[in-house]
Amino acid sequence: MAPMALGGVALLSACGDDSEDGNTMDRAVEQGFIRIAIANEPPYTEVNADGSVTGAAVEIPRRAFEIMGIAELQPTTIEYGSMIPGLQAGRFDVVTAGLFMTPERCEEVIYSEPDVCGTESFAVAAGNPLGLNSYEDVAAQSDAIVGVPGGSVEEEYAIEAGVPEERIEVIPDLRAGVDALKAGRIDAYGLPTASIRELLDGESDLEEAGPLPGIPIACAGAAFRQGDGDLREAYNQALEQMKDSGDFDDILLEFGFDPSAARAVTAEQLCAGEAPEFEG
Ligand code: 6CS
Repeated sequence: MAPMALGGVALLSACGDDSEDGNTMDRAVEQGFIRIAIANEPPYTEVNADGSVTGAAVEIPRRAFEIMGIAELQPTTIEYGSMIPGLQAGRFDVVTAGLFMTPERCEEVIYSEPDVCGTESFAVAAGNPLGLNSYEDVAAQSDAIVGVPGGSVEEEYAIEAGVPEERIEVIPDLRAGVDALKAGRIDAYGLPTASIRELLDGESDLEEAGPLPGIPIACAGAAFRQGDGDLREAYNQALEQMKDSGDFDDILLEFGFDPSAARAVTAEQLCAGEAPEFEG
């Protein structure tokens, strides 16, 4: 396993895991870029008009990979439900989209320590005419329809709350969600609170319902293939360096995230489903 500079200190990979396609970390360091999956959901991830990408879930790994000697990110924009299959198929090397840690996902991939954490909300029509303030409220109203990203934690929340499949509308992107709300095709659009607030900035016909009580504080981290334990370990060491230098907090605060929320919980706890619930 080739040694790797980490902040000027040669780092022998902590464990000899090799991804099925050879060693991802050695390849990324050698070629100078790493392939990332993102979603284009500000402030987590965003694709700018010039094709450049940003967002808290991109800028944290950008800095971490720089520390690891990997200067360039090569992004693929993809829906949440396709991220883990795409990672496992080798279409990209890491998911840096704000893909929240859940016990189910932690069975499929290995996560770094958390970076972005937050609550969940609905976007609803101004005045919240159906009084939708939880997924249980949607379930209880026989004509209420909730929109959620495909393969998302919000889709899981709706199912767990008892919303029938025919009243869960999979929404492909943010614009489609706003259009569906305004057209009355859905009555609530479920997303993280931070995404809702960015989405509704300047929208007069829509408003936020939330943060929704009783839902876990959701945290994401970088998600790697199970065979890339060495890459995950080196990434976590770079995160620690960023926490010491102030880069970690500076980047999260720039995008409106609370660094203390990520510092207060571990990937192990999140993968065990031990995230605290928002109390309202
Ligand atoms: O990880 C997820 O499922 C959720 N993460 C974000 C950043 N937005 C919605 C998505 O469903």
